[in-house]
Amino acid sequence: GPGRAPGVRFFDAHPTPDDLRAEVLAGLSSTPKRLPPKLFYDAHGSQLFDAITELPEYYLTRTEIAILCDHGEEMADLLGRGRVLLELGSGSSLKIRTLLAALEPEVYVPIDISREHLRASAEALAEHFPTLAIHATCADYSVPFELPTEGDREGLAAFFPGSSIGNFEPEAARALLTRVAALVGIGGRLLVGVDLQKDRTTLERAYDDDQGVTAAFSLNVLTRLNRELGADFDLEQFVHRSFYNEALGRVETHLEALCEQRVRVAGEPFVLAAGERIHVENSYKYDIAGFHQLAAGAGFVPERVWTDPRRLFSVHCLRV
Ligand code: AVJ
Repeated sequence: GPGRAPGVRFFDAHPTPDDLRAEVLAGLSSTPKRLPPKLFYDAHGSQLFDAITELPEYYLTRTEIAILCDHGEEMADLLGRGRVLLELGSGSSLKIRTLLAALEPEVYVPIDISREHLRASAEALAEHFPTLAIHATCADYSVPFELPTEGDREGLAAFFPGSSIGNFEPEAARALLTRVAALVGIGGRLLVGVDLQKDRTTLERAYDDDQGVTAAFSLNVLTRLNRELGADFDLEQFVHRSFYNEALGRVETHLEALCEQRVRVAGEPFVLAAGERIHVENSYKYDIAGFHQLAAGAGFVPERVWTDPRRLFSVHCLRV
């Protein structure tokens, strides 16, 4: 677009490791023990996540991409062309490729917590879209952060795909969407991917695949703590457990200790009983009315929703 230099500029809000130690120690000191799912996304974890998106059991990514491909022009009509376009949790920036030609953003701002993965993804995107201005921003979007791009502060477009909103408890999801509404400003739009409630079998397979990629993805968080916080988790003594908690409408993922464990993390001792679990992720599933209610609580007006023919997944356009 006019006025923005094409190519990649890199901005670093330094989301880690400054607060890694405190967050991990707090989570392991609570009952039940828990760790935040953002810790999955070190360089190796981001690669494992990309492998998950190609698993036969993990229907989410391919279904969302099909919805984006089928309705891209209409989405661009609603989001507005030539705007500043933010993406929360841009990962490999693959999904946005289906929309970039239609959206023609003034500048694309991919925001991700995984620094080197973000850098490589932004460079790869620039090869495919040589006229695009890309302001890659390494930040933790689950807490307030500053946008690097000066200029328009109203009527921005934001893209939040993958049902990552489902990784937040409903109250935290509402708080996050409220901050996104403030980021895009009056007249701004959010295009957000939300996985739909469905039968238990489909959900449980998606989060516990036959090849064990999802198990490796969640166990990688312990490898990361061993490396970055000098922890001594024995990876052989933990297993991945995930199940659909229907009453709460979420898939839960836990790491379960196979026997009593004594571990040190950042110099602090912790004991896990045999069978004790560390809760590492929730993936909330919504129905359309339920998500509309959440969005309204954050100050968004639901404008349009698209689903696939099997109603596995939804993509919502919301406006401020
Ligand atoms: C980060 C929301 C896309 O919760 O479905 C995939 C992460 N965890 N398999 C999800 C994940 C286990 C994923 N998202």
